[in-house]
Amino acid sequence: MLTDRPSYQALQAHYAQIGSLHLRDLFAADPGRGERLSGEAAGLYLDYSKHRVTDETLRLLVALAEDCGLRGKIDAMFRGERINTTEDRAVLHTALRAPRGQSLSATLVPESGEPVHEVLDRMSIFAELVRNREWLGFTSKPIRNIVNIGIGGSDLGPVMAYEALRHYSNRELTFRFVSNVDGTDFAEATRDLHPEETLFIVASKTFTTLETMTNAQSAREWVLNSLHDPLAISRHFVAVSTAAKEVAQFGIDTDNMFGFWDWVGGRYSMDSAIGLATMIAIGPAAFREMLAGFHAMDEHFRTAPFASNLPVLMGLIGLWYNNFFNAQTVAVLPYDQYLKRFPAYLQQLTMESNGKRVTLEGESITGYQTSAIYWGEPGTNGQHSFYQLIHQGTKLVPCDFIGFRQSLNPLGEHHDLLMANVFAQSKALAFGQAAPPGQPYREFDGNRPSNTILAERLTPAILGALIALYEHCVFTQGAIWNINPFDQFGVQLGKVLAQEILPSLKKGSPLPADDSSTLALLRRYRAE
Ligand code: G6Q
Repeated sequence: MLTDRPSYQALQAHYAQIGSLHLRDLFAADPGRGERLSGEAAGLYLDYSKHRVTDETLRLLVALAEDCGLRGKIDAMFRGERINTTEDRAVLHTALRAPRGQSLSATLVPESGEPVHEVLDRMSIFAELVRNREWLGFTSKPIRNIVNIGIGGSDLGPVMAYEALRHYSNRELTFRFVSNVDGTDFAEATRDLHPEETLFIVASKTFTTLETMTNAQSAREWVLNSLHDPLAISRHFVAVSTAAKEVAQFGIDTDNMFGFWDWVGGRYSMDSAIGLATMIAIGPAAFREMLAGFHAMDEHFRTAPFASNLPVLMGLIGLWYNNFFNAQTVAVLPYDQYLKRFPAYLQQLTMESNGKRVTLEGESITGYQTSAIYWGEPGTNGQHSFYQLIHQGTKLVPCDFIGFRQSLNPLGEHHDLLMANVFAQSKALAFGQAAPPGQPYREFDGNRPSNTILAERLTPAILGALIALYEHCVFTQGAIWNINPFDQFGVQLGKVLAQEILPSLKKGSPLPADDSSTLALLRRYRAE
């Protein structure tokens, strides 16, 4: 167990010594701290000086990573070993963004015969056809609306990347994302669109997910109600999937299918064909720039010594609060409106990956915590709501501030005002502010830690680097917690449970021998 390792116990002893040190004192003792505890990679600058760590803390954390075999685990992932042991799969999202010729995937997928760059090339041709109005609908009108139907990993990446890179998107096309099985999602997304000009991308790794299949079926009816000919389907539907048979069964021409592979996990799939909507929006060249940004961070993670490896440092420092200070959450605070869906994306990446309670050896974890709860909102909006708790509440909430030197929409003084807030917030959190006598409610005690991630501007490459930074931070933590970040049995449970209960919603059907709460709810729903 992790807690039995001397390197872990050394951190426990160290925490007892320095846990209550104040950031004010750490900064006062070391005037160069702000510069010294910072690093740069793939266009991202990380300031990690406002953390409750000393040089010794960092040394002990790196020693823990080494002791837990992080180096070997990183190498095993990049080599394509089957590190997703519970599903017996390799984990090779890094191969999706490796430059042409360097991609391991060519050797990994002989049975599909279509390695990464071949799919990217086919996606590029298709994306250009749509972007150039050359992909015509059934009535020969060019496609103007693209609706991505998918959920979880087949939705969050595409929608986040579309919003993040909207600045670079083709403004003549309309993009919508339908995920929820709640019919409202589909109805509102299509209400002002015309089927003749609409293309659906059905994005599903398995092509069996209830929500996606239900929405895809409704999309099919929506198209056929207007175009009245099943031949229209091939002009208005494409599929992104690993499951050719299921795609064909649904009625989508497999010529209009873009494949990927079982070694791409859903939440790590936005660089695969799952990114088709992103590619149509920003164009193949910008999509490849995004992949290059991911790759630059992959290379940094793979090769940099741990003490200057940004994802490793972020992972270790996060673990320091999670496991020793008992911090429950991490707030992700992007100061960029384009990143409004980034916290939601990160929630899946972090919590679906590391929300586990069993070790790789199958033992129940006792004595230490795994994933923190991730949450957040763009600044400055969050400042006018939940920041109160971060500044003055009783909980310790480590924060990640994300900002850019240049705005993509320079407008008067807006950007300076925005960034003044980033710097002011992290400063106030770290150093606090004394209260006027007799007014303790005005006191800010400080010592509240944060990362600040700064980049030049939000480009496709920077977005790629930022996502890869968090992906590898998650990997680092999973390696130390000795869990499998690449399975998701909790998600699969949900997929099965609803199917079991569905037949009992019909009035008059037999009620299952269920618990009294479920039974009462079922009776009420059936109005019996
Ligand atoms: C991601 C999860 C999950 C998955 C969705 C959609 O890592 O496995 O979020 O992406 O359940 O699955 P399909 O792509 O198979 O429809």
